Amino acid sequence: MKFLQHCAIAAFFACAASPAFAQSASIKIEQPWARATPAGATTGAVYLTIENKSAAEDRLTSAASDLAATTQIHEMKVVDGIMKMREISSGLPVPAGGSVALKPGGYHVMLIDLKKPLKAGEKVALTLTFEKAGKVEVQAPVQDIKATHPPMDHKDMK
Ligand SMILES: [Cu+2]
Repeated sequence: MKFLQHCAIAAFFACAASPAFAQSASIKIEQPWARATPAGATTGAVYLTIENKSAAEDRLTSAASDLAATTQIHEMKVVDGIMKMREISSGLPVPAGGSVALKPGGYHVMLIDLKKPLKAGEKVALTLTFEKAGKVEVQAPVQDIKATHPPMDHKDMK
């Protein structure tokens, strides 16, 4: 019920001028999106860009979503010609005054043991926890299964 309530509130704010809600003053989340998952898939990925507007480095230490039993921060890297994925257990650093992009082929938020498939047009509610900025709520629109980038019109909504 709490989740549904949250969605209703998020939908309300999405209609207002600013797409940002529950964001901290120092950390700004840009262009969040998730990729739709095929039927039967148990994992999904969310991508976004984290901007750190403060003068001190921050660190994304964890992520959580009601849609998955486990949510981890992952890194994808080519090791000896093989694409490998691993959890960043020490957290993802976001430099002072800089940004970090989570995108296909690189960093991503991994949803493990999905409770239902991610469908295009829906939204994934994520709570990101930063070492200094604390919790930041994100609503990531689900894009087509073949999508490789966030929706193009999203940038104009700022
Ligand atoms: Cu992953």
